[in-house]
Formats: sequence, C-alpha cells, structure tokens
Amino acid sequence: MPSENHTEPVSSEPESSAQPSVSIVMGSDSDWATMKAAAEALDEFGIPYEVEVVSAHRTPEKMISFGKDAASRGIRVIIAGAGGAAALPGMLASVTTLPVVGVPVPLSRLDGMDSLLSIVQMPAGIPVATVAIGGAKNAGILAARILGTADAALATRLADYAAGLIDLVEQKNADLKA
Ligand code: RP5
Repeated sequence: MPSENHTEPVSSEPESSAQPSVSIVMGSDSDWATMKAAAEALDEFGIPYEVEVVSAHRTPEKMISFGKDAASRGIRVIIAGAGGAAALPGMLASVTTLPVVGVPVPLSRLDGMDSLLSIVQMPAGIPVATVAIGGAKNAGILAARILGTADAALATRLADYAAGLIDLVEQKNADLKA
C-alpha cells in the first residue's frame, strides 16, 4: 500500500523529508501494481515524490481540494493513474494549471481501452499528457523531463539515461552477432 513522500523504491522504506515535486495519485490502491513503475522511474532520477489514493468518483471532494492545493504544496507535476471510467487525470487537470500526466490502468475487462479513451479524450483547453496503457514508467520519465527543463543536473541525468538506452541496444546487437 503506498504511502506519502517516497524517494526510494516503493517498499517499507522510511519516508523522506524531501519536499516532493511530483505527486503520484491513483483512483484505487489496486492501481499501485501499475503505478509503482512511475515511482521507480522517479527514484532512478532522484526526484522526490508523494503517493496518494484519490478517487474522482469515490472521494470527489478530496480530489478537488487535492488538485487545487497541489501547486501551493510545491508539487510541479501530477502523475494520475486510473482504470475503467478513469475520470481522475482529467478532473485533476480541470482544477490545477500544473502539468498532468495520465496513466490508463488496464483492468481485467477491456484491457485498458476504456481507461485509455476515458483519459485521452480531453476537451480543448484542459490537457492531459496521456501515456500508453500501463505506461507508468514513461509517466515518471516524462515528469522528470518536465522538471529537467529547469534543472540542468537533472537534464544531464536524463541525457545519460538516453545514452544508456543506445548502449543497451548496441550491446544486444553485438550479442545477436556473437
Ligand atoms: C478506478 O476503478 C480505479 O482507478 C481502479 O482502476 C478501478 C477499480 O478500483 P477498485 O474497485 O479496485 O478499488 O476508479
């Protein structure tokens, strides 16, 4: 079960006192199996974050206050995951000007297509940057890239990560030819 203010891989690690700059929110604790990949990506780049279950349908008033207060609490990017009738990312985007990255969580029925379509089809004026179904890792990396626009050290870590992917592919090519 997630708790707040992680800076380490999701576990029973002690919470950090570092000010979180990313908020990972999800409609249910059942989404965590998918969403923890976002936390792991943020860990990789040393970005402090918080984790919270906030449901657009089950806890609507909390959802609105959470979204309204996020910027004043120092949050710079919201990663929001939900499945099925996935209103959370869009509703959060409607009550904040922070960038919201939406993660369609796949459920046992419909393979996440319902989640994807619920999140991606936003009306003009209220954007949600939607990643692939189950694409929480990319949500974490995208949040890092957003923060990296104003953080040269983080931008360097992101460039190193991308270079590492090139090396990985070339190593696989070398292995294939060995
Ligand atoms: C959505 O309903 C949640 O984001 C979750 O993906 C889905 C199912 O929730 P639980 O019934 O597992 O709590 O709002």
